[in-house]
Amino acid sequence: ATEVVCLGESMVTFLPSRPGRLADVPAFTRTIGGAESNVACALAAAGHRVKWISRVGADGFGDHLVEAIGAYGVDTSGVRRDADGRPTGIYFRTATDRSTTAHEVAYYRAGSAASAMSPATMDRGDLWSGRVLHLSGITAALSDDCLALMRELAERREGRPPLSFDVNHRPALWREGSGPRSASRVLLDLARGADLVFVGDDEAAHLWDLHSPEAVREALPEPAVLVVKAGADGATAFVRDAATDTVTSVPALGVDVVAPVGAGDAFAAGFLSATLRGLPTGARLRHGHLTAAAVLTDAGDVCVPPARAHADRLAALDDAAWG
Ligand code: KDG
Repeated sequence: ATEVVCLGESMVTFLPSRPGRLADVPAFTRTIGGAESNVACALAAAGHRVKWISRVGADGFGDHLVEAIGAYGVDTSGVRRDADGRPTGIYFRTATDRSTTAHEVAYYRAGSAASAMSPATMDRGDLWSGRVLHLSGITAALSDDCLALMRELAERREGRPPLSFDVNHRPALWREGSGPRSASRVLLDLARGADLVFVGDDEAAHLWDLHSPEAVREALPEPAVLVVKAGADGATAFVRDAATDTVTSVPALGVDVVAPVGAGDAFAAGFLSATLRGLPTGARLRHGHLTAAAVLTDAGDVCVPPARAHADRLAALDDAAWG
């Protein structure tokens, strides 16, 4: 049976041949990206049964996504081809050099096949067929139909499998402003409907003006598990058990970052994997950091994490090794 279902848009991703401004990059290498399929790939590579649900164009890039994501061991049978000529989304990004982690992103995804995902066309049985459904805030920004689908999936309903939600604020996809359709409002509402939430402290500060993990927990008491990530500093998990919250913080591994993109997805995959295996909170956070470290030290958005037995040995190192 499927353990995790991941829903979201994936894109053929073009990585630059060298750092610098997008305008100056002479060549790009084709690979894959997409927050939710990044999670799916890392989970599948870690030995879990995972299904990725999405739409791609009836084009060569759609073939590439399905084949490359399938090659990680992800079940792609829930991916639909667009019959109306909508293309597969693509995106280009710059690489950072050691002086900065800032990077430019150029999306070509407006009107993509995935942006046509809607409540009218998605198979609910398929979406809820796993032990967990994993979503991210990116999908809410793709189109009105995608937003409607996200809102429906994040409704609290008796008996629904747990919903995992990564806030994943992508400013380039949102028209900023206030009101019910603002990123702040939409992403907070979606997070409130989830059972497990991942959010970066930078996102919480920018979206909600919240400046500590405790402040985020106060604003977001609904999810049984809330993970606030502080980048290179580590992450804090609030886990509610029989009405009491336990708070666990684990520092991140100090790695030489090659490219930060995808680290959050990898963290979510490591945390989810350890959760599915019934490991305690501290170990969940460590597996999140270990999986993130693998992606941070790789140029792409997704990579194969350390094998399970290897990750378990690293996660079991004593506190001194974990800083
Ligand atoms: O988290 C990494 C993703 O942002 C990247 O793989 C591309 O899905 C993507 C997006 O929408 O930016």
